[in-house]
Amino acid sequence: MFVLASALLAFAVQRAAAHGGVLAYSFGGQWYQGWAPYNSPTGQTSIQRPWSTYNPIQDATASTLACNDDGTSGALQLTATVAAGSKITAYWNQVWPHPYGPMLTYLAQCPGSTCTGVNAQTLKWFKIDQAGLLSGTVANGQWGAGQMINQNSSWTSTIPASVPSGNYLIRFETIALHSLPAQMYPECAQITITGGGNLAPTSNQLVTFPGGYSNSDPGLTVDLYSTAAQSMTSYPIPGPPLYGSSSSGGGGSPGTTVKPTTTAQPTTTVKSTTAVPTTTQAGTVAQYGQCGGQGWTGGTVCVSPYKCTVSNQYYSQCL
Ligand SMILES: *[C@@H]1O[C@H](CO)[C@@H](O)[C@H](O)[C@H]1NC(C)=O
Ligand SMILES: [Cu+2]
Repeated sequence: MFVLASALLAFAVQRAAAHGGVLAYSFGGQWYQGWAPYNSPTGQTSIQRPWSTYNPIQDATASTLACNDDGTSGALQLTATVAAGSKITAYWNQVWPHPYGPMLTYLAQCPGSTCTGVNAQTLKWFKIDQAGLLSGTVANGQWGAGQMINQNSSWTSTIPASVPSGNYLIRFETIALHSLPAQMYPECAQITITGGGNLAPTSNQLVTFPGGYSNSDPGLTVDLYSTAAQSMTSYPIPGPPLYGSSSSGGGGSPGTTVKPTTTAQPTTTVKSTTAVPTTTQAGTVAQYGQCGGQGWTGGTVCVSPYKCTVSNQYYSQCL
């Protein structure tokens, strides 16, 4: 009886550990503990919108896609202040188990003086950061999610300096592609952005959740184990074009492995690069790719202008 019970418990723990979500944030030198989905909601106070399960969302039309089940503001909902142009880091449970798939970060401005009480499904979201296939092939390459794992299971996005000041939800998401249907893991936090600019997202950069993705998106249906995936070197990141990009192209132009290194400034005209994928010469490593670390036998020279930078004993990357 005891043996059975502990076996079941071990199984349950393992299952939970195979999934997860954003458990904390840090920015402005402060640590912000997230909502604890498996604790009693009573008395919990966090900047994160409450959520209730580590399970992934596997349907792009799910009502929970905005901020995860159910993502409405809690009784003791908090909001934190972030300066435009500064960085915010989200921490997933350690060690995040899914290295194949993209990382995506969105903002949505709330009407009125607070996001508290605002239903995330009614908001318009724009994408401020994304990382898809960073190098190699869809079948065997380095992905944004693998990068996140290598960075202490965390992801840092910059709040663009050009974003208008105001109350926002920030939505960090990772999508896992190791099995289909794809697994979406979004969570949201409430922030007030100060010192912002005046570049409003354009209408084609704004989407709802659900609505922003479709179950037939190539970025959600790609089969990593197909023969084609072994030679595919581009991956279309789901969702709208990136905020601040000269966005004539459709959702996440194919092969976009480029992450903006600078945030669009309010007054300057945004460079009209059509996100040309950095040409990777044989032997050179793309931005964010691994270029060193104990046991590393791959390339060690970064594509210009990136430099091989030591993250830790086991991992150096092109930054
Ligand atoms: C790694 O992430 C954990 C939270 O998951 C955090 O407590 C720890 O400080 C982080 N370590 C570093 C070096 O950032
Ligand atoms: Cu999982």
